[in-house]
Amino acid sequence: MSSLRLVLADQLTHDVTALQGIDINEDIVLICEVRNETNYVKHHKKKIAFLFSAMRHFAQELRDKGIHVRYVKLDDEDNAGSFTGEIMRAVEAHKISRIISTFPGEYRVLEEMKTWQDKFGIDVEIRNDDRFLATPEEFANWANGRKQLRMEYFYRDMRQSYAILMNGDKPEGGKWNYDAENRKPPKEGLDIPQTFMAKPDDITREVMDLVATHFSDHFGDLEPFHFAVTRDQARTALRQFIDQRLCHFGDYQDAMIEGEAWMYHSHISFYLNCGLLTPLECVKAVEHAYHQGLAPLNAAEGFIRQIIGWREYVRGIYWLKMPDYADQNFFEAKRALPEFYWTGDTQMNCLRQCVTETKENAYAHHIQRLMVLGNFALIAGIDPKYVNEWFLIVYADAYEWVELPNVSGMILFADGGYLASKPYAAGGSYINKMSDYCKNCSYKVKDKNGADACPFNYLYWDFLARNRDKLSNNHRIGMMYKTYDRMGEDKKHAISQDSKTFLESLES
Ligand code: FAD
Ligand code: DLZ
Ligand code: SF4
Repeated sequence: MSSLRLVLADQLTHDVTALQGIDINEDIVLICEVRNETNYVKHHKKKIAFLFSAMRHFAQELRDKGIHVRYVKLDDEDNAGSFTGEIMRAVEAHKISRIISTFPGEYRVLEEMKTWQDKFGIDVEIRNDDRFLATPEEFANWANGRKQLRMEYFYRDMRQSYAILMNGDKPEGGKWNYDAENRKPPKEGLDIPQTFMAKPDDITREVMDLVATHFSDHFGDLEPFHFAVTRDQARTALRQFIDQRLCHFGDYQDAMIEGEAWMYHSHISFYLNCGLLTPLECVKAVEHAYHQGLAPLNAAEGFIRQIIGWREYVRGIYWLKMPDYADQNFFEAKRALPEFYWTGDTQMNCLRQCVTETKENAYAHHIQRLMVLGNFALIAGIDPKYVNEWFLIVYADAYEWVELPNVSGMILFADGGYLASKPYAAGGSYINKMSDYCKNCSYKVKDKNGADACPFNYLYWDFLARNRDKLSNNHRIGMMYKTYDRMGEDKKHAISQDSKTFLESLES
């Protein structure tokens, strides 16, 4: 009798727990391309092509090791269209005594997995996903009894537990966090190296044809396609980041430049999240580069904080708070998502740039997501369900465990401050300081009111005024109300009127 070992699109790691202890003479690995997953939200074309190509390459690598893989292609005649349907077909086709899977990345998939034991009358084993550094239970224990969760304290514990950038029990360099040194504005003449670009091979080309045929109505550009689709390629992408961009990653982590979609970021989230790279190997490689003198501490620490800090922290919150987390809407925001999030057709240059790059690359870097796309959604009062759907669709690294806490927790403050201590709301001056977008904008960033004024300026104050009862007690933002209260009635009226006119124009 065989075990059926299920490997999902985000579990493409050779020693993922579902494959540990495999009997290559008996067991069968199931990997399937299914409509339920491509369409429960209509993912970016590039994301589907990336995952299908990486899945097909991974299946080939397993076969090369002598493993029996049952690979179901999207256009296979009998494709059942869902994980459950494909498990059923596999159980009917082979003598299966047990189903083994790895803990999935999304709550709805876990709920689906939990039905299989009863449905098929076969033991189902759901193993911990040991690619993460903290299990959901460990995170829950850490969170237990704390009134407020803060990433910084979790991050310090992780540094200590895994002895990363530590000198005995002291943090390397004497400080835990070099965030203050991660905020240089962009300057002219930066020579930013290109991102890693793989040449599509036959497998990728075949998948691209499939995506062009079946997903033409999905958002985003399919071509040019240059993502890594194998572990070897992903390792090269990581190496290239460390050799060419890591040294400036810290300084320019928050900077945005028109036409520079990739900046000095690592561009490895796609590979980390689907399993081609593992978090610990990336962190160790960067720590090693720091010790070799290839990168300054603010770069190495900044990068490591994102992975063992933020990445693990948001996952912990996701599993701690689901399923209710998905329905949080602290500000009771009700506005529909403006059409320009899909088209890029807006006079606001910052948003036009970020949406256009998202459409082209299925990627935007953190500050574009947070301070442009996210900030606008927050201060314009867009309903979290539409914002979450958009972020889950458009990025090749998006899975609900990481997307939802970033959107509902970090940008929209929809959880009322569970994940973040204050909303990341900002007016145009922040975008002007950290980018060159305002130079080419139809709006004037220095103008606070009137038809030509930057909409971020009045929307910021209108957001604060609209949500006063919910925010004025927040000590990190409360002082802004003092500034607001000092404004004259005419000014307050102008803020409210400009916001009303602008927001109404979005609806038409
Ligand atoms: P780098 O800037 O080079 O950072 C290195 C790595 O750190 C990333 O690859 C990622 O694994 C990790 N990381 C950095 N910030 C975060 C964070 N806030 N949460 C979790 N991991 C982090 N990241 C996703 O992987 N998937 C998402 O769906 C996603 N949605 C986001 C939505 C919003 C609104 C915001 C503000 C952030 C989101 N992020 C998401 C986090 C972050 O923007 C991306 O991880 C990052 O932009 C990926 O690019 P990079 O690999 O070049 O990252
Ligand atoms: C995102 C995605 C897509 C587009 N397609 C598939 C697929 O065909 N097969 C698969 O195994 N997984 C896919 N995924 C990822 C899943 O939707 C889901 O997000 C993760 O498996 C996390 O549980
Ligand atoms: Fe964006 Fe305002 Fe700057 Fe225009 S002026 S790019 S809308 S921040």
